[in-house]
Amino acid sequence: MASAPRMVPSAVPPPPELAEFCSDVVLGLSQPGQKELPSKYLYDNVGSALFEVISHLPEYGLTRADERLLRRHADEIVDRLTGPVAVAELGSGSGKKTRWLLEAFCRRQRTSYYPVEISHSALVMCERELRDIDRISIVGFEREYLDGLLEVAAYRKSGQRLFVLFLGSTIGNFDRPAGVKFLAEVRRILQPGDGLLLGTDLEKPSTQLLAAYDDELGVTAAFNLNLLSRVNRDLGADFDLRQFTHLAKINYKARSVEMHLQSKRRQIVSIPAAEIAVEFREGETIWTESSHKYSADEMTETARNSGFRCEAQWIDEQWPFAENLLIAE
Ligand code: AVJ
Repeated sequence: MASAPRMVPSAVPPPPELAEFCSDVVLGLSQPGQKELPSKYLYDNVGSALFEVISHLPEYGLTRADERLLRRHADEIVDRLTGPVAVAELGSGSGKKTRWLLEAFCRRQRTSYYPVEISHSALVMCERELRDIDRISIVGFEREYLDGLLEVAAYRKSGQRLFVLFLGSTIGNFDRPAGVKFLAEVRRILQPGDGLLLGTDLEKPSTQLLAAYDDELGVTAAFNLNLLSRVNRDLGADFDLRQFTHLAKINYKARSVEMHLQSKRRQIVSIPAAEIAVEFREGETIWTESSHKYSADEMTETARNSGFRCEAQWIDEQWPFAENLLIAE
């Protein structure tokens, strides 16, 4: 029997965003002191594909821990949200690990799944990966998280609960105060009783963290450097990628791992679309990403500070990682 027609993710096109990229680059590279570029720009098509490779590296156990937990505890997690539920995912990536939750929901009832993802190719892959699940309907949003979630909330049918997935410790890209602020913004879009499944990578020895963010194959280095090729491509800049090196370092105070791109020598890079030229000193860095690491205990308070309560937690012992089930108060 032919299956019912489905909306493909690309049916909801992205808003124009080049102007924003340009102003973010100007802001990040022309300020005095530490230069920086927002980590969300790491995830173009090439960047998303490289992250997918990172998730298979032996040094980077994060994604596999996340998936182990979701696979092992899918029924338990799903049973905590009774009644009709629509599932939204912020940053779905390939969608592979989400399968276990969606299959558990769909065994119970017909389920709508709304992936929100800024990478077009990741969104297309995600739809392809999950479309075979029985009784699922998928509508993707090529959007920033909160813009996408607002649209998903507008699709909510009465009596339906929203279950938001924010997996893979993506929250870790925010510093702690910004993370709480982000969760509070998610909370404002939700209604009491709605759920948020939050994946958080837990603290671990620094040698293990440094290996995870500076793998010996150099995939993470390529992932990081790709940001410069994106500035070249989209804004006509002339970054010489061979004149920068990938750097991973621990920020003990912030409890995070930082990725930087370090200039090998003094150099000047011009960025025509931004009408600026940027000077780099030898050894100067561009800070491109932070991955904050958490203790299992701090989630109770993080949830409370953002309008949720932490109702349950599942922890992977092999690679310390937690799935936290937050319920909107
Ligand atoms: C996808 C944001 C969770 O911070 O561990 C992997 C991205 N950066 N290696 C992370 C990443 C370098 C990843 N997150």
